[in-house]
Amino acid sequence: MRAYYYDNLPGDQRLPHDYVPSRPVSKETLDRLNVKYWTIPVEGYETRVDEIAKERGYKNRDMINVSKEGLGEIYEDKIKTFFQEHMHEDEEIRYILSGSGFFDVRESPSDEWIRLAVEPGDLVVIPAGIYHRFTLDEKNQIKALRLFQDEPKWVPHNRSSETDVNPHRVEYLKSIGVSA
Ligand code: KMT
Ligand code: NI
Repeated sequence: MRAYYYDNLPGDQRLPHDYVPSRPVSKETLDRLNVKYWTIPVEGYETRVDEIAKERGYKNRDMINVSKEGLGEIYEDKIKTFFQEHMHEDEEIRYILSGSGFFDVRESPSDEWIRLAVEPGDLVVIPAGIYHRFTLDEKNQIKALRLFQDEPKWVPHNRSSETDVNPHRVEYLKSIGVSA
């Protein structure tokens, strides 16, 4: 998984939006933001993914195929919703099986976008309370395993003055040592 600052230039969300020269984001920065990731070869991924799921209490899972074929008539809608800046009250856990795409996460306190370019074998945990969004890249297809904790409460809450005071948002900022 490559991580770099998003250039914020207007234009197609599916393009890399890498600065020239690129501004890579270190593992330390992702650690500080509590964004976790593992690389697990897709061939025989079940054993290691099951292990992590057990350790972290991810009891349920399903598969999502984000593509025109996979989503059918809700495709355009979903693409728009995924790219609206939002947070969840639970972790968003994704293991990429095929295809690729970008998760953008907000760094605090800078409020800069960090782009995570995900590909097969990447397991990403986006913490509860962090602002983020997702887009396909130019290949227009990603298939991922979605893992959930006991009671999934990961409905998207679009960023607003209300989410700024959501207890999970406040707790997240506190956990990374940033004051709201
Ligand atoms: C989400 O909730 O944003 C998604 O599931 C995106 C597609 S999974 C790589
Ligand atoms: Ni989300």
